[in-house]
Amino acid sequence: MKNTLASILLGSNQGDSRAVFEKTHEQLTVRCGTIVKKSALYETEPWGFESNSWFLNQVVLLDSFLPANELLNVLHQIEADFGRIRTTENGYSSRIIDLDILYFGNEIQHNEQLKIPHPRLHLRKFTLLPLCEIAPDFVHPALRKTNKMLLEELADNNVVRKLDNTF
Ligand code: PH2
Ligand code: MG
Ligand code: MG
Repeated sequence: MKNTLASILLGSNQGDSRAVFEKTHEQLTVRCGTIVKKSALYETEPWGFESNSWFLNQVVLLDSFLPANELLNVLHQIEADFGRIRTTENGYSSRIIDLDILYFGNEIQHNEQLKIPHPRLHLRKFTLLPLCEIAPDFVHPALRKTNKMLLEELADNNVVRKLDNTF
């Protein structure tokens, strides 16, 4: 099997988010492939729900030796290892770690388990800003626009602040 470049969004608004991100990088490296690029860390206002805890978000580019469905399983295992409990209720809630596949090469999949590209990536500044930092010219395989174009068209007024002390 050949490797695939995947972009993954890390999000956390509970616990020691930085430490959890660092451990997530380690786990991704051991279980999924090589991290070839990392965006800065971004402090972001909760999108789509009310919470006093802002998020830390980051996008990493992973050279994955796993196919998309297996990568998703491992991401869910890593989330569970950090004690994240998935509820079946609708709507968003605070979390220790959320790992979302944004792109997986140029794959397009729309089944119950897996939706790639991530169906809401083009609607969210907390996703597009870090994504544009590391892959501005990548073309969304379904919308056929670069990340940079998607960011320019975006109407999302939520606050997204880039932090300079990134690891
Ligand atoms: N994730 C969500 C819902 N809202 N808001 C921010 N700022 N960052 C996130 O990662 C995030 C969110 C669902 O996964
Ligand atoms: Mg998410
Ligand atoms: Mg998720």
